[in-house]
Amino acid sequence: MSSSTNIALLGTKFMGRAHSNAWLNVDKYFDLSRPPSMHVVAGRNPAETAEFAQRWGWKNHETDWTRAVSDPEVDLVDIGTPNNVHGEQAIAALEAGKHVACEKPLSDSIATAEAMAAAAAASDRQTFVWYNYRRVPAVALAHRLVREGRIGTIYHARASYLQSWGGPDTPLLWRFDSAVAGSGAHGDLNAHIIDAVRFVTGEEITTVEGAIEHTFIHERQTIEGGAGGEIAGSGASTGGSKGTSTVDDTVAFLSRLSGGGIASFEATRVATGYHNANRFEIHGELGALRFDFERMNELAFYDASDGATAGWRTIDVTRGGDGHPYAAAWWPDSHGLGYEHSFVNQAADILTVLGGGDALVPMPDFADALRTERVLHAAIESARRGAPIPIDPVV
Ligand code: SOE
Repeated sequence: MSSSTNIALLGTKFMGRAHSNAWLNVDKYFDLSRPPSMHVVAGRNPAETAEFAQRWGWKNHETDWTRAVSDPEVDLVDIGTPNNVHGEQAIAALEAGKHVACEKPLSDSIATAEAMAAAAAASDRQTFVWYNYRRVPAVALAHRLVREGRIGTIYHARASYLQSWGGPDTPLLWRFDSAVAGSGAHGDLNAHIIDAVRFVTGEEITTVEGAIEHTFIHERQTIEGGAGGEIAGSGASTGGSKGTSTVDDTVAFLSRLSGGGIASFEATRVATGYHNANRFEIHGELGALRFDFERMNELAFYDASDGATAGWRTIDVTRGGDGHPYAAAWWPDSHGLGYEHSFVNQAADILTVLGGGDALVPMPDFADALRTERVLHAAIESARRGAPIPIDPVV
């Protein structure tokens, strides 16, 4: 076995860039026993994929993803493609004896997510899911504070993911086609905050008590040459015709936590005024936590034992000397990190696990991500049936 980890990346759009940046930079900042080798990238368009490979330093490029997956040199297949091909690609990779890292959500359907988890369980390979926000240092610190008992019994978790790029001027991207995406803001954004609440609290969501699934914008401009994947503004040229959006613009739901608390979730891509406001608040008997990705290097903490001096503290989570997660790998105190660093941190943990070590914070594999998929599915069922939906505790 070579000392490096040969990677095959599937996908050359937004996540292709975020993952390429992570593989390109991770061993500059982290000491790794099995550093990455950017072996091959697969994309749909020959010219675009060749240019992408050259720009990002991929040694080889392909337009047939099955050849990348079956390449005997490849150790890890990294899936950054649209949701409806995650299952086929991940299962093919596992059957080819590869480790697999897959973008969120695990799949466009609960049935395929179940099949992916079953295939992972039947293999001896490692699986990983890019719930990258776990590796934002402030979120990882929140996880640690709950583990240390600083919050106590959890009464409330309140999470929202508010974007506004999905307004009426956004064309009919694949993210608005249920046959490709599975759902809209729900699988795209509620997936992240369900994972975050599970990760930070260490608890599971046991029942969805009630939910709303709503589409505000039913008709969108089509894109010449087929629905692109990028968020509006990527230069996709729109055609004259209109097509029907078949996904939600927002889903909100109420749920119960396994520790007895109540959790609420709201995802939307039409929250005018917010651009990437991935937020949670956790309220416990002993304290509380508050995070907003739009101020991603900060974590607000309230310690109820402070008595007369109790108040919300804003922790600058950039201090490696104080043991802030991942901070020591990067810059001096208060220099700040960005969105892309969460992917580099995750790439470091993936490579550490493949090298026989432990991730700094729990890493979601397919079995773990299936729990999030089951919550996503239960919320839609609850919205459509108008009834509470219990979630299968057994995974
Ligand atoms: C679009 O809503 C999107 O790119 C999500 O798909 C990502 O997972 C999130 O990190 C940023 O917003």
